[in-house]
Amino acid sequence: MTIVTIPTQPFAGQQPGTSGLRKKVVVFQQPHYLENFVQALFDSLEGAAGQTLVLGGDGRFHNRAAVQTILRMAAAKGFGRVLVGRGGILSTPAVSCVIRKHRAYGGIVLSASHNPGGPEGDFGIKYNVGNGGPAPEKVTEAVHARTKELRSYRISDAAAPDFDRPGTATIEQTAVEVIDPVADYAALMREVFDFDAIRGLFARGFRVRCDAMSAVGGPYAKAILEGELGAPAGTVVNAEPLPDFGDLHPDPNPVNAEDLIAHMAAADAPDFGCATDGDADRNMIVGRNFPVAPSDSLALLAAHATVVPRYAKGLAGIARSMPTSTAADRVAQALGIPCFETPTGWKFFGNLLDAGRATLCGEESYGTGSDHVREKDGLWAILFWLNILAVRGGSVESLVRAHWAQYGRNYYSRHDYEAVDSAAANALMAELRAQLPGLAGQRLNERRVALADDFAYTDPVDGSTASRQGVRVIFEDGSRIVYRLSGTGTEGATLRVYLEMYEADPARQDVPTQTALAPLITAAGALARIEQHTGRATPSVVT
Ligand code: G16
Repeated sequence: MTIVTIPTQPFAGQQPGTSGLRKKVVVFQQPHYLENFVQALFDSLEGAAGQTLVLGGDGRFHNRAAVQTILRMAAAKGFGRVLVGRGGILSTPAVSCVIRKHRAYGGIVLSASHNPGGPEGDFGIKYNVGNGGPAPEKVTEAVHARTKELRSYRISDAAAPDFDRPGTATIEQTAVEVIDPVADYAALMREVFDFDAIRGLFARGFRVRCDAMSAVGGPYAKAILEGELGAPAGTVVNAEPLPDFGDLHPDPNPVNAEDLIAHMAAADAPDFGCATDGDADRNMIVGRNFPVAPSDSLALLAAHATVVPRYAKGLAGIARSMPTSTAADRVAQALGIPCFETPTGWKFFGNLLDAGRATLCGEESYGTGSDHVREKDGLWAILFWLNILAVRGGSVESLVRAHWAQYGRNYYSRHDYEAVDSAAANALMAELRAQLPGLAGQRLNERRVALADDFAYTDPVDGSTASRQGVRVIFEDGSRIVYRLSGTGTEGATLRVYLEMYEADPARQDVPTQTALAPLITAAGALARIEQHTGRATPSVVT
């Protein structure tokens, strides 16, 4: 067994986006493509020799081939130990948990998250640092810079050890330890939540439908909900991770999880519906015929957090991404704690969590999490809701309506224009940015603009900055329109338009969301000239 040096050429475009490098599977299947990126990553890690690396993915097509390659390259890099999930499986929150628990140097997650899988679908790779969270921008930028100059990579010529059975093998000087993907994560959930209370809920006949969307959340949800908490067998559906996700689109929102929405609208609907995404870091919560907006979910979890043992003493602060609604800000204000507004991307929460300034974090894109790990966490959010319901009683809908009655309702929607021509999308954003200086004070469809800017962020912990993070137009009544281009798509550009309007009066909190937001939707289309730029009269996905 020797470590060999393979000559290679740089690939253009190996730039990590909002969450790692995501490309079509066929792009990753090109000879040397994955190897180049992994070598660029390894070259950017100082002091990794002899340390522990965590490795796993969401089981999508190409996962196993990538695990084999990375094990052989980790051996060449000289890692002391690689902890790999059995079968190459680890959810994103589980990777974060394992890194922290075993004090690993870092971890590699093989996932394109909620993007479709299979040979025609997407693949992805992201790196998490020693705190368990996504690599900060200074790391991802260094990796990208290195990809542009790479001329060779190093790999063991030995076959990768079997990772389908528990045990430890050696490749070169590196120990490869195959771990149970669920055990450490399940132990952490036991510490965070009141499992007895949730068991009591199930013992009282509370019915749950948890849709794992044939992705990696299945084994975790089955082990914890059915195995530990006493939910009946069959509570978790689509529970087996499949390389093509069974042709489902593992993006838990009312559009892609329409089967769950239909079950929750049926006459004999369960009490509680939930879904997780490709790598199980996202969640959707649905009551009987009542989908919960992710921004509302964050606010509600914050308002009830003290029923959960881990948060019994209260929260240090809340953090939300800029496009996420301001519902959580109202709870933070009532609790007398800070609410931080960060750019889109979980990596921006890391410093706030590490510094103990934020306890709960959330995003409009169906992501919620806390300081228990450094990733968003789908099953954690589901257990949080169950813990609240077990202690407070009532239904999902009654909890949300009581929340709105107390804090007001932030009507919220996101309109996505997917696979738009990139040049057209960039032109639209450039035109919007050019209008910003003159917008304040203008009326747009009955509302007066109070502030219009391109969101910039200075991290309050380390002073690092991020600019051009989305155009926001804020009106005098607090309503907002936000425009951004997605950083996770793999085809052309995706324009995201985020719409928010506040309604304090409970008598007016039951209007259909798109109706309530109609004037803002019209204003958003006109201001950005969306149809003229993109050729699209309507969005491709509305959530
Ligand atoms: C990732 C990031 C999230 C972000 C989401 C959408 O989630 O971790 O912070 O909100 O993408 O990003 P964008 O609007 O740029 O497409 P995931 O679940 O895809 O890893």
